[in-house]
Parts: sequence; structure tokens; C-alpha cells
Amino acid sequence: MGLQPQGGGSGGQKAGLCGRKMAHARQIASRDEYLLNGVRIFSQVLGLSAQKALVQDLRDVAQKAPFFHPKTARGRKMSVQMTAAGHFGWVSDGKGYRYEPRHPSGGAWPPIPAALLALWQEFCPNARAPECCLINYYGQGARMGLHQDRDETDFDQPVLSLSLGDDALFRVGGTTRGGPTQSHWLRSGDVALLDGSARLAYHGIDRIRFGSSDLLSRAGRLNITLRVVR
Ligand SMILES: O=C(O)CCC(=O)C(=O)O
Repeated sequence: MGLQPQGGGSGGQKAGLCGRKMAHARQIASRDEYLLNGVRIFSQVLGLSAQKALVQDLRDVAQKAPFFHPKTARGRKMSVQMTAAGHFGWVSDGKGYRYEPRHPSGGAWPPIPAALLALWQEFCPNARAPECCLINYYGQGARMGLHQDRDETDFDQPVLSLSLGDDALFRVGGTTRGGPTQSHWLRSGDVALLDGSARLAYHGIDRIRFGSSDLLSRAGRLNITLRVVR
């Protein structure tokens, strides 16, 4: 899986807003915060040493709950690999999409790393405690189509997302399918917050710049989302 942190490097090359043909994210408040159709992006929240420590935590999670390739209900293998920590993990197979209290192999999900709980506390101080820490690994060519996060019960609770490793082109639409979208290159250490009117925004990853970061030993990107499930 290549989750070993590497020495040196910034965890991602500098990448600004995406090219002219795409609708740009609006820069707000300071040069470090962007707004994409209501989804707030905070740049470079985690520095390199915090990123490396977190990669080690996630490696420990993946040793207990190995990454797997979920399949869609129609049997198609998703390009991202997934695992999870917390009370629930998100799984997808012939029975559909859902949260499950156990890894597909039958074991319990490991606890959510403390550094991620601290991040949740910092960005979502009024929310309930997260019950799922979904971990996606994007290898070369992996992507995630536009979708809403709506398998949770309470949409008043936010979803907090952290990027580690290679740059990723994040696309965000509105709360109905087919509307205008805005895109932004996420870098290692960036945080995105889906909350309030943007909690149900369509979002996805068009592509990653494979090898743009040396944070992970075999390149690629990790995305971590913290969610309240029930
Ligand atoms: O990889 C990302 O940044 C987005 C992940 C995502 O949309 C999801 O897990 O639902």
C-alpha cells in the first residue's frame, strides 16, 4: 500500500487553482481559504511532520483493517481502495452501499487516530463525535465520480476531509445533479469541510497527479473523511 512516510519533500508540489477553462474556487478570508460551491477548503492545515505522523497512524490502521477494493452494487470494482477506523466503516458490494460495524473480513475497525479526533474538534467543535473515519487510497488512475455523502442519518452533522500525498483535482457541484461545478487542486495537508448548505453538495475527484508528492513511499493519495453516521 506504500503508506510508509518518506523523508524530505513538502508532501506535494505547489498547485494553485486549476486552469482557465474550469470554474474557479472563490478565494475568501485569507489566501489560505477557498470556497467551492459552499464547500470550504483550508490550505496546508497540517505541516509535513504532522502529515508523516498521521501516515504512520494510518499504516497501523491498515495493518489491522487492510485496504480493499469495494465493488459497486452492479459488481464493478471501484478504482479507489478503502478501509476505515471508528465504530463504522463504509462498504459497498452486491448488497449496495452502507455503513458496517465490521471490516469485510469480520474484524472490528480500529479506533480513530487521536490526531484526527483533534482535527475534528478544531474544525467541527459543535458537532457530535465522528463515528467513521473513512480512508481512501488513490493509486495511479484512480478517481471518484461526483456523488453526495448521504448514507448518514443526520445531515446537520458535517463531513470533514483531509488530503495526504499526491495532488488531486476536487470538483464540487450543488445539491442537485447536473448543475455548474467548481474545481480546485487539493494538496497534501489540505482540509475540506462539507457543512450547512454544502453538506449534501455533489463532489468527486477527477484525477490525481500521480507522483507529485513523496509523502507516501509508493506515491498516490490518501483521503480521510470523518463522519457522524447515526
Ligand atoms: O478523495 C476525496 O477528496 C473525496 C472523497 C469522497 O468524496 C468520499 O469519500 O466520499
